[in-house]
Amino acid sequence: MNWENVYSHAKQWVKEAGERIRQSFDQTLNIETKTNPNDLVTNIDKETEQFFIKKIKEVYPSHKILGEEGFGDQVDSLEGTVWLIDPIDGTMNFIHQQRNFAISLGVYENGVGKIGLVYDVVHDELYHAFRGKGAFLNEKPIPPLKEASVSESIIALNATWVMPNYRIDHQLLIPLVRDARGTRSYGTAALEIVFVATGRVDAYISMRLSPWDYAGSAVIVEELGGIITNLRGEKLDYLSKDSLFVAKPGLHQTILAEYLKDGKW
Ligand code: 2AM
Ligand code: CA
Repeated sequence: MNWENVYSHAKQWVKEAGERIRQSFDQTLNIETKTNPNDLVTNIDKETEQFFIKKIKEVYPSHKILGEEGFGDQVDSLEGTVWLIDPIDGTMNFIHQQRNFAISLGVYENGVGKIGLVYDVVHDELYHAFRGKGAFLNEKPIPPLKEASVSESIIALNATWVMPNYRIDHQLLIPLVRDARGTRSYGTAALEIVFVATGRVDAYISMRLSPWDYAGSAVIVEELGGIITNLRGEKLDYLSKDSLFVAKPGLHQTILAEYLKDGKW
């Protein structure tokens, strides 16, 4: 397979999809809820996913597609070439703010991430990487990540996890929040992971994400030396929901060893 063609098609289609989303801002959104009242989907999420599926199937009929909104294939294994797509990551932001959301797209070959794209539609900023060939923000190469200490770090995480919640013991993350220089919460996993890639934040923690939330950004942050695992420090399997912990090199080991080791994540 000609991976350069796949890369250029992926970039072209993401830009086209972004343009369609920008044009949709004047329309009235059709908003529905999914697993809970705060888990949202709109007609634009669905139309964007269908746009990608049509394009991919036309040019690469043998490729499999795992899309958040379920219009792709039933994907039970990562054998062959698989596209993992989140048409809008940060749908709540898309609805409430018309910003702080992204299209996320990863192309994997036998479970290995080859191409990662995260498109910040409103800022027209495309983060992209091809494994082994560097990572870029639009045309500009992103420099490799440097190590950082906890006391000089900004950690991205949701406030939910440091107040009583049904998923984890909220006391566990308080020492990390206390010792870090600051915390941030952007409400879009794909952008929060590329913010680690660009050094705008130093680490990002989430309790439960799906493969399409991180498949694209994982390729980008790993290309720059960032480490992405679940909160137990294990590799992600890119097929099931899991917790997620991504950080600069060094910082990842330190936080795992000193702050996360006692948690039942
Ligand atoms: P989404 O916008 O594609 O649903 C919000 O903190 C981040 O978590 C977003 O990246 C959001 O992706 C993701 N997320 C994953 N599962 C979610 C859920 N059940 N409800 C809301 N956000 C979810
Ligand atoms: Ca989504």
